[in-house]
Amino acid sequence: MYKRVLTIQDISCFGQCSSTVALPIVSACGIECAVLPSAVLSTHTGRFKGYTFRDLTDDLLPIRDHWVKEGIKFDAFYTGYLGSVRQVDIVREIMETTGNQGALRIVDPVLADAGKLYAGFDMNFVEAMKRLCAEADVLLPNISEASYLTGMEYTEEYDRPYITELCKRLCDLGTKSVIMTGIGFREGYTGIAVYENGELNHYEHKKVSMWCHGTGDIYASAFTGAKMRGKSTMKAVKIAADFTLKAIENTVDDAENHWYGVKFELAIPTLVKSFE
Ligand code: PXL
Repeated sequence: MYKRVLTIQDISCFGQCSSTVALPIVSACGIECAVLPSAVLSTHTGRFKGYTFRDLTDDLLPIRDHWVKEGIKFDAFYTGYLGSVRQVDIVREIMETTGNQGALRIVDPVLADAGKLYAGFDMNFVEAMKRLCAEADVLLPNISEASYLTGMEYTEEYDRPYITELCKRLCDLGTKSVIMTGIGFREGYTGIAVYENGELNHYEHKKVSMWCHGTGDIYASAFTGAKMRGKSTMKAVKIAADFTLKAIENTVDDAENHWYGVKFELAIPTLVKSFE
């Protein structure tokens, strides 16, 4: 069946993240993708200075009202970067009122990386994000976001029991399952921790030692597309991980020039083949 997803996150006009990666990647998976922009920025906020920021909070409910009048509904929601506390609560209301029966709620709680909140976010915003996490079917945090959301100490030296506890506490917030990216338990490898029904699974793949901006958005977009295409959670986890790894590999040789994002476009043919 042909499925329709609504992604709610910003448009960073330049920078290969958020809506500008969700739209092509979800579409490449064969899923219709509508966008609701939370804000328009000239670039993302990572390492760029002096970017413009147009908050679209006041546009969100009028857009939703028009969709309700037109009878437009969604089979899934994928939320990412949100621009204000008020916006987080509006997004909860939009999911409540525009979803088809059983619509899947995929929440990437975009807050932080490398243990630090992104520019412009504070603990009030973290508190608001917890309310959105409570309503998620699938939560896709990195370890920094998970530590802000649970209050557990951020560490780069962790083991399986620490990750299990982190996921358990995220589920205590209300989310049904957790898919945590960037989790490796041995040298040279990274992977994805998947926590469902009280059980931790891990998909491991080799680590490319390069920090890249936007890979969380690329991962979440491919996961959303694959899951909506009918793949099991573990299969979608693997498809998204292999795609993101390929996008990073395509960028490493040009990392100095291409520091603001990864060349995911060159990996799209491989992603499409996962559905043949
Ligand atoms: O990739 C997450 C993201 C999305 N949107 C904006 C951002 C970031 C991370 O920095 O700044 C505007």
